[in-house]
Amino acid sequence: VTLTRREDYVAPSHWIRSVDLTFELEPAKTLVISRMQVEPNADRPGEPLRLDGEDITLTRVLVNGNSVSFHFDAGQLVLEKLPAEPFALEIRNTCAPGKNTQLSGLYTSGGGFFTQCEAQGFRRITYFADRPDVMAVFKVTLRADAKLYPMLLSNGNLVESGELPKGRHYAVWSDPHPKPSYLFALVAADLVCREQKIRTRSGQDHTLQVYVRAGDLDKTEHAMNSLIASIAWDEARFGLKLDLERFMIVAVSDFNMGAMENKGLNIFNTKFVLASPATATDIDFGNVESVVGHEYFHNWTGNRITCRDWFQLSLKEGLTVYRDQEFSQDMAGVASARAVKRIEDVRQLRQSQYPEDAGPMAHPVRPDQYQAIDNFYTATVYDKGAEVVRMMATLVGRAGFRKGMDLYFARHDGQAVTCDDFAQAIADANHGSALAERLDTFKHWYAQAGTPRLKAEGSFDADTGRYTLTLSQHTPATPGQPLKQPFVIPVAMGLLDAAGQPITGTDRVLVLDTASQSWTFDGLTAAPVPSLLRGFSAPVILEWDASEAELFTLLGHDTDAFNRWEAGQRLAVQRLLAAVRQGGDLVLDEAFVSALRSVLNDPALDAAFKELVLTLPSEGYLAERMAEAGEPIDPQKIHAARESMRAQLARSLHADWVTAWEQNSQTGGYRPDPVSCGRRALANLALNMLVLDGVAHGEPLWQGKALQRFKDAGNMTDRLGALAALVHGRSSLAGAALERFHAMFSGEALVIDKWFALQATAPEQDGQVFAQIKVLARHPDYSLRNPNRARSLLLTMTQLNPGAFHRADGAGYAFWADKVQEVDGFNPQLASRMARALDRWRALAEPFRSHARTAIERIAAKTDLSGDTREIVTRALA
Ligand code: DPP
Ligand code: ZN
Repeated sequence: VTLTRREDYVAPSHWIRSVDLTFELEPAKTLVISRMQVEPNADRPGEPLRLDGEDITLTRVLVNGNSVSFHFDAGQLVLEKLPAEPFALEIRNTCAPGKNTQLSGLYTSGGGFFTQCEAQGFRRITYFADRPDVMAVFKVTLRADAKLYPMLLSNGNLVESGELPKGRHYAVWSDPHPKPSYLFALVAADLVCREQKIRTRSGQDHTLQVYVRAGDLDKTEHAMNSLIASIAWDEARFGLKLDLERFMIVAVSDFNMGAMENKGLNIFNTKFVLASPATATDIDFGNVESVVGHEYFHNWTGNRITCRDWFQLSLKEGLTVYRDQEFSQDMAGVASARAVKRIEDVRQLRQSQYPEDAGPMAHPVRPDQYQAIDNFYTATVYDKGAEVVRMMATLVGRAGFRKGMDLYFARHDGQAVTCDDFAQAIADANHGSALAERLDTFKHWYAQAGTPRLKAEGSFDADTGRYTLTLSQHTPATPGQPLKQPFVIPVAMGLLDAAGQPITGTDRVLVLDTASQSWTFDGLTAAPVPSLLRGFSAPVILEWDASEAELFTLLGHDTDAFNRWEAGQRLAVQRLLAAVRQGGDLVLDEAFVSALRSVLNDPALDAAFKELVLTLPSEGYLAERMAEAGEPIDPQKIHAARESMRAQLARSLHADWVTAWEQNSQTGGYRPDPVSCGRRALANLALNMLVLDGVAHGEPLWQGKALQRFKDAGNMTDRLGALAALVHGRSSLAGAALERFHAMFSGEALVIDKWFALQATAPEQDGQVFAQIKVLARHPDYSLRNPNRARSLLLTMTQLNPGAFHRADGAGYAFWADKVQEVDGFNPQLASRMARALDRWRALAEPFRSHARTAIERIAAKTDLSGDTREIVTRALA
């Protein structure tokens, strides 16, 4: 196993300025001819040229047309005694796309050819300097059977195409923009396309295309609309224009990632392209919009300016996630809908990134080392990276951030750069700003892992009318980083009076950049209620000993929607953890119930916001709160406490749930706008609670209504919501409904994924859900080979269903270990994702902890384990 270190970076010995690739495409053996123009790097004269290659067969190497000697070293092809002047290098090799089960490089899926090159897939196609700082102009010739592969696509513009003997045909593509190899793509398949021509604000004409399999054309309208909206948004918000005549999106059903931003030829997991009201939920529609936006935005933040090395991954990913989050908020429109999106993003961050930052895989946003770079496409690099960009935007202001982005492009367009370059540009465009004044300290966000604890203490002096707020920070040790320097933490805040009214003149952004600091507020007549970290202005854990009264005030009145929601979550967490500590019994108090009732019945609040407030913190989130408090996690006690609270809320708010259902269950013709989505979400939550309560009390009314809704639903959100109510409520009507759903959608792979996932998320009771998951793993429709299908059952269980996964007998872990081993045999990237499920095993209570260790050790004992999975289990056991 070799470790790659950030500090070992050296510039390449040679630049590859252009590549002319020819592919004779055949599943069993594809011939690749690569003709490169190579230029020695003047800073490193006389060095050998080392080219990466993996699982490919070399047949010929020519330098300026002559054979040369070469050897292999550590998997690389090494060429020595090369000309000191620019030279032509030709390489011929073969690869076997039909046998490429890793889905990295060139592979087949559904009878077509597709590629995935980020991060290091190009070396599985041909020998190359497969590193992002080597940027070349690509010309690509594809030759293939004309009947089987009527569409031949690659990056850039189509310059030539035609027939060949023996039923074959060809196409030549030319991409004028120099790019690193990870942005190369080709597709050869039987696809159809939705096409639209657009003229942008600046008067440029473009052709937009979405390619899918023949039966899926009716599911492409939303992706096309999202692409058009993305193009308009980037031009309006950041002045960034589409630089290509043609922009293509291709959907493929076997894909390890969500999507890939290859220059001009984005390749997408079908899950993030295909959406029709009948087959996709509101959440799917939102995901399509955000992923289409994300990949499109990469065209500037990622492709035009790329990463110098893979340690800088967050340069493009953190920034592009920030951009896609802003895009989705702008698309949502009004402030209340923006706040809903923000709450969802924060919930996601805390659900996935916080545990990562507290476990064995904790790493900085800009990591210092890796064994397998594929393991660092993480919530930290993406989602925490986005928060780091957002904090910069907060510190320089919206206009200042735009100026910073302008400077970043002016300086670095066409280059491969670092996170430092980005931060420097934002700061340099904003002299005298809160960022520029403390840039070095701010950059600790790139260098240090771990989630900072932000402690807040307020004191009020009645004699002077002065309120003093003291903020202090502390970040726990993470692997390899025992001691931490202070971070720059922007804390958006304001004060409320006891009645919950905002106190004029107290809204501000405090910037904590030392271990501890105090701020004072004068002229107050009574102790205020502080509203801290509004909008979640920094990715920290706020340790604030709020009284119940303060939290009720915030929940009922704060002007900041995020903190209203957060206060409700805190009230729920306190009750749930108290119950866990006391052995499970939970009796809900009227104060809490009536506060939730007020939210549910408040005509001034959006349904979407109500649904978020009324949704209890997840079991995973509760587990992390316990771990933060230094208490061993008992997933079963957490599950029991949360189920008990859900049952009580179902009962005590029964009449309110009925009202919520009646007011929100009819949304008319399907439109995925925020208001309709919010109403459907609240109606589904209400139905879920009503069925839960009905089953608990032997009342059939709402079970019958849910079944009727399931049958009559006019869209997938309503249909799946009703089905979930029956399945998750354990209604006796669930089994038949599940069968019917499966029969209705047997030809729709993405819907069958939902069918598996729904059953894998059912609240566990007496081991029945886990037993059912094991049965489903043997279902004829189940397969580990297709990543979406594999994830639908396994990752869904390990990530979203702790009650089923964490069993006192360890059977959940043993089942998981078997599957990780099996998947590792053919798809290491997918296996190493699955292997992360027990990252937090050391924080578990017994007997879970010992069983978990045994299961991880069992995976580690597999001698031929892939490097990807090996890195995960080694770190877990370290
Ligand atoms: N395709 C992945 C993404 O867009 C990796 N770049 O984030
Ligand atoms: Zn990305």
